[in-house]
Amino acid sequence: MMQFELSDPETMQEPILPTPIRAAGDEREGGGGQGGGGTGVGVATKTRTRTAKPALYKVLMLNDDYTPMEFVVLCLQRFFKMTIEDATRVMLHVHQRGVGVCGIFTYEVAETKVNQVIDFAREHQHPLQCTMEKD
Ligand code: TYC
Repeated sequence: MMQFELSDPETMQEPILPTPIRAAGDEREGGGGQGGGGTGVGVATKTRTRTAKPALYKVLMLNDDYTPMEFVVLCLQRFFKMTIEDATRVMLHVHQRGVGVCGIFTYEVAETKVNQVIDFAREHQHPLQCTMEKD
């Protein structure tokens, strides 16, 4: 009996029971199978591939003593599409607590946003740092 490994999220596949196909007018009950009398009866198999949910990553903004508050708010608006109200709230949270979540994304999106923030800050000579961690 074939065993199907369902635990690997990359290759997760669910076997679906073979569905016998009969030609129109064929009333026979399988019986002979492949080795039988050459009935022309076929067996169709279907495999449904399930797409695993991607791993998610939090993008974190870190506090420092030098980056202007307005610049952090601008980053949150520009790269995380926050309203000025949400951006101000997150910036103040980071200012007071040391770290805060900007958003949760797939790996490549999170990595891109981290790099955008760091590059933009460096262009403006601010030490603002951003990082990511698995959710
Ligand atoms: N602590 C900074 C200041 O007082 C403001 C700041 C907030 C900096 C959030 C970074 O991620 C940050 N100017």
